[in-house]
Amino acid sequence: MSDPTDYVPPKIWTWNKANGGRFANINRPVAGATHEQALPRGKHPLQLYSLGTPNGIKVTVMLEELLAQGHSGAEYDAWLIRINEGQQFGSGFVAANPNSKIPALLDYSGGDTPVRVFESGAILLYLAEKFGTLVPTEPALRAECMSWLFWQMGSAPYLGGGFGHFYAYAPFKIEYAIDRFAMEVKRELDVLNRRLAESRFIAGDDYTIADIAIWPWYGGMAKGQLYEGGEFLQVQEYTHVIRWADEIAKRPAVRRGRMVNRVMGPLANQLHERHDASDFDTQTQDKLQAKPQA
Ligand SMILES: N[C@@H](CCC(=O)N[C@@H](CS)C(=O)NCC(=O)O)C(=O)O
Repeated sequence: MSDPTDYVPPKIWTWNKANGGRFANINRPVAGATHEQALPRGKHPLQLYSLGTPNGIKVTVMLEELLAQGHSGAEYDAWLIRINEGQQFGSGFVAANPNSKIPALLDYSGGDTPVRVFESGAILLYLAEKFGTLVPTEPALRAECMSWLFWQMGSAPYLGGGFGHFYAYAPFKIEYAIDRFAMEVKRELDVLNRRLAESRFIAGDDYTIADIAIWPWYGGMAKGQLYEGGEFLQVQEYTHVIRWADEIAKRPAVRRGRMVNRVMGPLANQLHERHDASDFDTQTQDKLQAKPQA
């Protein structure tokens, strides 16, 4: 790969597999399955195929919030998709999400031909409408909630794919790229900070799917938990975002949801698969690894 300042794009782009960036081994310029691999199916109508990244956490938090509200129909099986091993390119996963990215949801509550839902924002909205909660029904409030939900879906790629990629994952540091995305992420944090200076939650007085969508990305960034970029972006300036992020982090459903499909951090916080509410007490990695091998 050439020095960034020497690079002149060729007439036709070609795929250079060895570009060196983190995750380069899973990036491809084509869609579709690379191998046959059926998805497992558990006992509940809702089957989630995911990983405990900010996009994955949105859905497990939502499902745990629904269960906490008493919606027993939201019981779910959460299966781990290891994206660093290319499991998102298995035929079963691609049938659930042709875009090959976690999270993907299959809803079998109507029978053996499931409803497939992909894109975390679409999954949040699907579940909110299915259970009639966490999204306002009054038109003005609903519009506000939808606006912030879609804001998140459009904005987070600047945070993850832009700032996070060039600050933490690219094979070398490119000042132009880091400047561009640092500026945009700080602007986004300021957008949220101003909103949260006037409102307890993102869409108003009530906690909604807009909070659930935004919290794992911008709450995580404001708390300095993403890309080790907190000091660089001086995130402590966003005091209203931090106040909001701290309030959400205390919710029991959020604490549970962020453990599901998690493969990093303390073993006691990693619940690789979730099939039952009791799994939080018995199936975390610290407990599984402490069990004597058969
Ligand atoms: N817009 C999508 C983004 C999903 C996404 O980027 N997922 C990442 C993990 S956080 C992924 O599966 N990456 C695998 C890949 O790019 O091959 C959503 O919100 O669901």
